[in-house]
Amino acid sequence: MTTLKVLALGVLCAALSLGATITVASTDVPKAILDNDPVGLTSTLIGPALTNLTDINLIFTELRHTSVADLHIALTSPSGTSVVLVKAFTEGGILTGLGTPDDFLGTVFDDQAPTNLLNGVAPYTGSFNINHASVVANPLSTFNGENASGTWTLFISDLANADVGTLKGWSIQFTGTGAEVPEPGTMGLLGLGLAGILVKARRLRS
Ligand SMILES: [Ca+2]
Ligand SMILES: [Ca+2]
Repeated sequence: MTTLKVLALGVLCAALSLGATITVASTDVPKAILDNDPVGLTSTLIGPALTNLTDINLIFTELRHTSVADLHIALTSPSGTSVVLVKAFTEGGILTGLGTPDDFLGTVFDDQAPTNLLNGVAPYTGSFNINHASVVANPLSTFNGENASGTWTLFISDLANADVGTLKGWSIQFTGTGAEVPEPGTMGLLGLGLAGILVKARRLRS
């Protein structure tokens, strides 16, 4: 394939924006997770310009806590949809009965992961689904179809005595479409431009 053809293909793919996966990290951390404090903490990040989400995964790059079973975790989208992802053991949540497992390190909450968090081992490095009777099924898929653009708010509270920790790093992996889809008129112009490039490529080759 000639360089010009590769270039033309690149232009076309960018124009169509067939879908993109973009990971955004929060920058307002670290934040202390206070002991047995239902007020909890919020941390935010700004979602990318994807107008139609098809999947999100929540990533705890580093959450240090001497009992992650104490944690109640919820996520709110820019359009105000709020979903409880994990309930604390004191609420009968997913890690109830597991004692005091330490930390989420490189922990990805992913509805499509084959392993349930309940079957993970601290510090839960890897991808886990968080399906449990205490929350809705496939909780992260609740956000599908929404616009990613704007402020996403993570809420964490500690709902049991003794163990405490710190949220040090988290991010969201957004997958969706609609970021760069141009107006029909623009598409026509891009098509003409592409045709021009291909004609030029043929001339150069012959
Ligand atoms: Ca997923
Ligand atoms: Ca605690």
